Amino acid sequence: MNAQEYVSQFMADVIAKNPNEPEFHQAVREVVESVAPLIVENPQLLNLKVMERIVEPERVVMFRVPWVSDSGEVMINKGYRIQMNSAIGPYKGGVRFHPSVNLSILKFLAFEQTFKNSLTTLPMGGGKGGSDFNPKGKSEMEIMRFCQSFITELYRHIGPDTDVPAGDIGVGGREVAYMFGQYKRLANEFTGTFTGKGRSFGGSIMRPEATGYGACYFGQAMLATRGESYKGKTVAISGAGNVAQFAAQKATALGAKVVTLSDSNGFIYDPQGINEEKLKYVFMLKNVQRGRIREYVTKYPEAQYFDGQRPWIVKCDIAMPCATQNELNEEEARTLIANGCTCVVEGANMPTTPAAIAVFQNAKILYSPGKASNAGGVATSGLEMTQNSIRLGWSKEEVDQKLQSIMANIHERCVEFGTEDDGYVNYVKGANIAGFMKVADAMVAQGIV
Ligand code: NDP
Ligand code: 2IT
Repeated sequence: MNAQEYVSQFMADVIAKNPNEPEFHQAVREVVESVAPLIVENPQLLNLKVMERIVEPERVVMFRVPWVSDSGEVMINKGYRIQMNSAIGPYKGGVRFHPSVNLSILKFLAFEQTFKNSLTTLPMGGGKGGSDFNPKGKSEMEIMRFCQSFITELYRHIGPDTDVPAGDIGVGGREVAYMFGQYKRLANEFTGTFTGKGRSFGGSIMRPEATGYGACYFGQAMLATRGESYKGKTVAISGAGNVAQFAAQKATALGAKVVTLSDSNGFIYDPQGINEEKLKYVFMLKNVQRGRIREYVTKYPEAQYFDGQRPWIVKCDIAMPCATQNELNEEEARTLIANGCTCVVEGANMPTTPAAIAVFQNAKILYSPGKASNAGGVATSGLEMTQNSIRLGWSKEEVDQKLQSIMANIHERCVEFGTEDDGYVNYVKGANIAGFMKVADAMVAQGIV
């Protein structure tokens, strides 16, 4: 069987066994396409059905999350935790609260997480969880009651050596703190079962910054392969949440001009650049007032708001999608290239559609998949787990230095396994192969489990 036949047969099986899960199929196909040449030449991987086992979650927990609104109405949401793979460590990955959350989205995220966590070199398996709960417009007390109810069921399935959740879309420091509080109460233990905790109760310094900063460190390493850097570059960023905010801050600190931010309603374009002072306002608007990005133009009238549009129509050198999956399509990829963009660094998970990835790769521009460039978040979660285990806290300098060396190492691994005959670095291939090899090795060693 050649690699192409393996991919076709494998995907037909995955689709038949997991119907109506398009995001999961998309994520699996990308990895299988990268690793198939390796698998068909390695009878052990083939016969032990390593990839067939990787796509089957070790466990999926689905549960009811009942809660009571401020007006006294009984509300019911769906809760999930996908415990995807524990070959190299306890399940590890974020929790997403968004109305779009379903099994397909969480399985794609848990699948991606398995390879991402492997790339960090830290001992973390893959997991992801969440709910179709919509945090928008909910009161502080509603958020707290929801988080508590979510954990009242989930607490029995997680633990510091079993499964360690963290944040993702709709889940930040506030939600992690409420979940941790309820977990601690039910489990009667103070352990590092969550990461992204507050600094006063075991959270790592730099964890909030880590995903966005890490993405910029990765972008710097990619640009350095062509003798370039962020300095003097124009950067378009999507999203206005945790990842987007800190990507904007680091890109600015590295000497770039960030001209866009967005949310699901539209984007803002500030041709003068969203500098440190303007970013401070964005932090307050999004994290304290929990407002919408369009309010930026009231405060800074030199900027423009584009309702219902995404930032990829703006002229930029570097694009950093930091909002959500499939937020950058083929047409937008062509527009970016036509406008001179030469580097795309994913802060979000799977933000670029497969057709758009092909456009970037065919044009031979720098393009990194999220599982490589956004791994700084979970890597720093891994550092938080270590600090919790040794009951010590490291300084900002120590954590930042470790984060930088982890991102540099992931970049090196991508170059090692992704460099093609003409010298072009296929970061998708590199990240998938490097991430897969460690997980596969551990699975082979541990037998048929
Ligand atoms: P936040 O909830 O802090 O921010 C999400 C941002 O993306 C918001 O601006 C939100 O806008 C926008 N967004 C969400 N869903 C959509 C949608 N369907 N269409 C358009 N815009 C949308 O989340 P994070 O910043 O933490 O996460 C962003 C991305 O980064 C996700 O893909 C996540 O999986 C990934 N990621 C996060 C990590 C972390 O440490 N937090 C680590 C690695 C990856 P709106 O307010 O309108 O919903
Ligand atoms: O997608 C991701 O890597 C995250 N949301 C962070 C996971 C974590 O455990 O820190």
